Amino acid sequence: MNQRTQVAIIGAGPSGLLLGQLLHKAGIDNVIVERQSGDYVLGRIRAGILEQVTVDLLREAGVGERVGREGVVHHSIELVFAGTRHPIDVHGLTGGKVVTAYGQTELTKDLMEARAAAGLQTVYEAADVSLHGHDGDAPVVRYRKDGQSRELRCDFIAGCDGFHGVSRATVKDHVTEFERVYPFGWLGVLADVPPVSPHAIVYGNSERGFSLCSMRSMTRSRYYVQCPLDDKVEDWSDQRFWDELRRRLDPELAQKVVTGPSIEKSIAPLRSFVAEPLRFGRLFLAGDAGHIVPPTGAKGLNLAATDVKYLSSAFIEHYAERSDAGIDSYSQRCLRRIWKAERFSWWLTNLMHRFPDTDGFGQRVQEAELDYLVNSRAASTALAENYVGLPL
Ligand code: FAS
Ligand code: PHB
Repeated sequence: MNQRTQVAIIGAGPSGLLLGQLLHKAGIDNVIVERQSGDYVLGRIRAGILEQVTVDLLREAGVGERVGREGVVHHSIELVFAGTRHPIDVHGLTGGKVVTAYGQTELTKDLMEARAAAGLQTVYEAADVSLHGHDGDAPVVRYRKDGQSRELRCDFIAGCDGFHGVSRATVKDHVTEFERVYPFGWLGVLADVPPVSPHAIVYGNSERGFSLCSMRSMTRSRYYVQCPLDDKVEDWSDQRFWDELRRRLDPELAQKVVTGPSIEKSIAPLRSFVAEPLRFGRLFLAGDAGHIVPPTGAKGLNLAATDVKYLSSAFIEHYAERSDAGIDSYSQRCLRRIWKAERFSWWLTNLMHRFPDTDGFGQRVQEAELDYLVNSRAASTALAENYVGLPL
């Protein structure tokens, strides 16, 4: 069965769904081809902190109502080290900017519902997706659905299929890769307990390693501890997790932690990764398909959103103004922002984690940088303005 659309989107994660919504709003026809089922996509527990730019984009896409109502605005973050908590007044240091706690799962649900309500086509459980003709002017996406081979002819292909997707793999011989793999992972727990710090995300650096106290709502918390790469989730009972988290916090906060059964528990590896360029003829990479950041800086989902902003604007300009200026500058515009987020995420990861090969000198330097950071307005401002997201 052959079909035609203007933009074929590979992947129904946040990047693909947000792009589809922004294009639809601009009257540009698009079809999403997704390898998994919708429930599987919704079942992945991932990001939780949105920059204002991302919240504004959700509003522009017509899905800003629930995040406006249920998202929890944070004016500050806290750094815990040497047994003491230090607030960073992000709001004050950035002239009033904030971040919003709102789970990626909820954002994905809002985008899925809006897409279905608009009657837009998403092909779930598409098998053997392959991309063709993107170096010419008539790209084609081929896939199998219910055992039948299908073709989707289009003007452009948006590769929104994540780090393990087919899009970057299709152009791997034309990609330069930049990568750092970190010698530890994050063990994350989701639990229906009230957050230990409802209005500040708490980042800890103790001699036992990194910890993070975050939230999804006033009744659902998200916690992480740094763990060895070879740890298995089954090595970590809930009790072991709660005990370890408490050991990594200051005494006052530790005794405030409300524990409960985990509803999700997983270990994620950490990596920094960038593919250059992000455009290959009529194929464009956006989101995790083009870059990965360690989650320390809460940038992954937000970077995906700004890639999509640039890409949707480029397609709108192509169709509405017959100009390819946005298409031609897409890769370079994204990469300037991506590399600043990569630097920040790499820097904060090095500052807040214990690396197995750090010697005495390295440890003292890390302690000095933390001391400088919380006692210097200039240093705290630099942290705050990167944390809320640099201007588009
Ligand atoms: P996604 O990977 O979310 O979506 C890609 C979609 O493409 C998926 O639905 C996939 O099934 C589909 N796909 C893959 N191959 C395909 C193919 N061949 N054909 C069709 N479809 C295909 N970011 C943060 O900011 N904070 C966090 O705490 C955080 N935690 C994370 C934890 C984990 C374990 C992971 C993996 C990522 C985390 N991230 C975090 C980053 C994450 O939120 C991403 O930035 C975000 O999901 C990016 O969205 P997409 O670019 O849509 O990619
Ligand atoms: C989360 O809530 O999942 C979260 C918060 C802050 C981070 C990373 C993840 O830096």
